[in-house]
Amino acid sequence: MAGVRVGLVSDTHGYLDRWLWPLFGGVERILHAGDIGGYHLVRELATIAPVEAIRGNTDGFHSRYGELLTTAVAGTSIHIRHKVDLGPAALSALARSIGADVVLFGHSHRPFLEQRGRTLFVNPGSATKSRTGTNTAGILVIDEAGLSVTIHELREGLPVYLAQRALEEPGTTIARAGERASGGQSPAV
Ligand SMILES: [Mn+2]
Repeated sequence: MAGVRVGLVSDTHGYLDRWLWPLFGGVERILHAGDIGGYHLVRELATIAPVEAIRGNTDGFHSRYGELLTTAVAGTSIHIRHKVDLGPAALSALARSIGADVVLFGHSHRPFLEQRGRTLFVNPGSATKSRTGTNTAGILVIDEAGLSVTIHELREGLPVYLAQRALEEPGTTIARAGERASGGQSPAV
């Protein structure tokens, strides 16, 4: 089974990298963790798949989106917020208080992928204004084996993955900002 694929993106700040299209091909939904930079970007992304989004700190007081959103895809609960305190105690506390399978966030413009308890924290990085030198976005795959997330460079020759995490290997951080994972396999695009 190929599984259900979900596109993860954040901090687009008014510009959609064209390599989001091949990366997000075949996704069931796209989730945006804020600092969108204009509703027209959501309309463009919605030509790929239905979009759910929140507002970031630069999206303005009158944004149509809330600051927090909890949704579900294929039985997987996903909580979306723009900012997450990455201190170890704060991450664990947030994992306990939210209880979601996945917490999707952004704001730092740096990819982050870490398991805390039953919650997988994912920052796909910025698709437009990376602070690591590489614009990135993520793919969540939900299948009978569980969840896996890959974070991809947005560039010709997709998919090049930066980080991969599967729930079968709890308790370790696979990759932090700017660090490349080794091994694993990239999902079909
Ligand atoms: Mn931002």
